[in-house]
Amino acid sequence: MDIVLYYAPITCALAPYITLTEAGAKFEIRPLNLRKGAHTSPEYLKINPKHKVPVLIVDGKILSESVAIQTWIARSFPQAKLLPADPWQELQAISLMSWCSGGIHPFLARINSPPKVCDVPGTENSVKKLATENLMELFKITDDILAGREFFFDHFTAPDAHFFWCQRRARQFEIDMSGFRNCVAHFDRITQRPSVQNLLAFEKSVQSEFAKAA
Ligand SMILES: N[C@@H](CCC(=O)N[C@@H](CS)C(=O)NCC(=O)O)C(=O)O
Repeated sequence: MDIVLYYAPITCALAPYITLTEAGAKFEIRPLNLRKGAHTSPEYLKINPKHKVPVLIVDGKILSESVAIQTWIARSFPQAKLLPADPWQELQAISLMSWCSGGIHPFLARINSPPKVCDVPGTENSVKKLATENLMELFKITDDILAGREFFFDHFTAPDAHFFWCQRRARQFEIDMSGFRNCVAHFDRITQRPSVQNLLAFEKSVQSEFAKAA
């Protein structure tokens, strides 16, 4: 199987990178320099007209959207148990990832680029403040889900990688996570995993390549 992951540092493409690594998959990574607009090049728009990462290409077939990609990885490498075996629990895992992607991520995106959702002059801080307030509610819900648990299920699964990215991005925006002890413990635990250490080293190397090319 020929697997290619289109990826960019910092972005939610970190989640499938971690999941592919946990799966023991052999995959090629094609890093995109978003700052240089690589995601809006005519070549990339042919691959993903939504101009977003991640994209997975499997034997020439294109798959976009993190939840679908994460689910494909888990189903294609069943021995890695990246989704729960029980069908209802599997759906709960997909529900969690959909929430990361469709519930949490949009508020992170607003903080990243307020003018994309409101171009009224002088509203940038207000957009960020409202997004942060929403995130605090969402992280409280996640904190309750994680109470007394090491992972979302009884072992590491794809939603753990997905939520790791959400929390990492929030921290990069200096959102105070200290009130969410279970989220903090989850973040520290996931960060220790060899797959994540591998990812962080890779991210650094890509960032320094991009800096040289700037
Ligand atoms: N719903 C998509 C969202 C992907 C997404 O927003 N990716 C961002 C990076 S975190 C991106 O590529 N942004 C570039 C752009 O919007 O032009 C998913 O979950 O895969």
